[in-house]
Amino acid sequence: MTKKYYITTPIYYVNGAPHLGHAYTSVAADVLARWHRLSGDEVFFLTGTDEHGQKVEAAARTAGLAPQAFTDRVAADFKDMTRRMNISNDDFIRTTEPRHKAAAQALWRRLAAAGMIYLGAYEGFYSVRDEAFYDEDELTTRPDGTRIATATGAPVEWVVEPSYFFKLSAFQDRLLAFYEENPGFIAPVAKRNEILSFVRGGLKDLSISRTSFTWGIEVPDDPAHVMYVWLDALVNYLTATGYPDAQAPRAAFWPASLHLVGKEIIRFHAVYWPAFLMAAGLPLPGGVFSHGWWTVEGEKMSKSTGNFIDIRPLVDEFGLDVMRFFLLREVPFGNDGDFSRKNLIARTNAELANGLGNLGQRTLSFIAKNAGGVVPARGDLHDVDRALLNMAGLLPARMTAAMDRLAFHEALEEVWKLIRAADGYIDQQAPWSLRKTDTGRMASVLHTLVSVLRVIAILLQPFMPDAMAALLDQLGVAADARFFASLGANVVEGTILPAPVGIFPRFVDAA
Ligand code: ME8
Repeated sequence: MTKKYYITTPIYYVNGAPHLGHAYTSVAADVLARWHRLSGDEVFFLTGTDEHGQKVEAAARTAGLAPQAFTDRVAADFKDMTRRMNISNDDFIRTTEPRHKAAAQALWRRLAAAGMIYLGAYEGFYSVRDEAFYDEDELTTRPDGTRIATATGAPVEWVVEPSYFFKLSAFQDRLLAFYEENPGFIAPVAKRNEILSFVRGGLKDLSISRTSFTWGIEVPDDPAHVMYVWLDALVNYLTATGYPDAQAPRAAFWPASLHLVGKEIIRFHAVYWPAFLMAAGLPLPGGVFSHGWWTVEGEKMSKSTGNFIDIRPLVDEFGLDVMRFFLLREVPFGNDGDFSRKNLIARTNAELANGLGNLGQRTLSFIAKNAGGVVPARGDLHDVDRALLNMAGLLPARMTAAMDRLAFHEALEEVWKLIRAADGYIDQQAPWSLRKTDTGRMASVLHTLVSVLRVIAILLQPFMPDAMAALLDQLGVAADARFFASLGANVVEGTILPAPVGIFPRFVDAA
């Protein structure tokens, strides 16, 4: 039976344009979605936009637009980024859609019916930038007397208003038991520990409605309240499966396999969300993975310094797959990283242009010139050939082990070990010399290289879909033989190969 795999990105706030950070999460989720599709899983991949709340309402006001007109515009920009990054999402959810309002209200009713919601009054700190409530002990007082959230540096304001509360305090023990039974639920481990100590420290009931503004989903039966934007937002993951319709075509995708998020929103996904689901009697997702943050040329991307970088001009300049590769190769997933042009150029020149690109080009142009432009005959294999082919044979398992841990950089390092070995093999076997002395042996060496390139190109498809499609075309691999299930097959001797063209350019740093 095929396995179902449901992966999500956060839904991004439409208070500003998409930037490198959003593209990063979307690319990572896309690589996983493509990886699972090629493995034969039935995949549902969701991304989208978070369009309600005070922060978005304020951004619309600043832009001089009505909230819906404003969110329509920014959501279109996120859709454009998604398309430009070649993200293979199966759905794009916007929280202003009727299907989502219906789902959020249905969940609210279910929580209310279970006795998990009560009316009270909230008196405390709120950060609009983080759309989060904070306790006094989570704040720092600045020299000028204003207070900010210690974790994020976001300003807070004092709020007093009627509010509905969710009985989060009742879930401390159940959550701790759940984390204990599902040690892989929160990753990486440092985040798991952070969440464990937060929950062990005690949970207070959570304010889940607001009355001081109107840009949100109405609370059922009490239109003076709109839902707290995080309750609204988290439900998106259910909405897309057709919730509350248990017969919806995608209903069977719940529970999600993995929520991929940035490290600043782990608490919402690993504490509040499972508690809401437990309270509603719904199954919990398979896991939440939080990745690190990118800075740009050593600086935090921030609205105040205006150094948010849009990835799209970089894609135009360097190429889509170069950017996709770099984001996942440069920084161990889970860690913070710094984006610099210098590193982008250095790494992609070394590993794409001079590494994989050169290996492909060297092999294929030699075949075009000296071996009739067809996949050469295998002949008798020598130990060196077998050693390289064995290494290629082990690659799928090695990569899978890394991919299962979301260690993208390690999965890629496994590929590059093989590329370096193949480079050494060409130098040592010197097909250009064999051409004069032993054309049978030359054919075997070239056959071995084409076999190895085929495995590499198939396995790298999730990271660089277009570039690897081009390489597989040049290797004469049929379109229906590019799945992981096809890895055990081999290149077919005598297949006519198209004229080889380089797939990765070499960059010169003008700076
Ligand atoms: O938090 N580096 O939306 P958001 C890496 N709407 N990733 C980054 C990043 C950076 N510098 N900046 C942003 C929200 N991200 C909520 C989510 S989900 C139910 C609701 C990525 O627009 C990262 O994935 O602030 C982060 O978690 C997300 O964008 C935050 O996007």
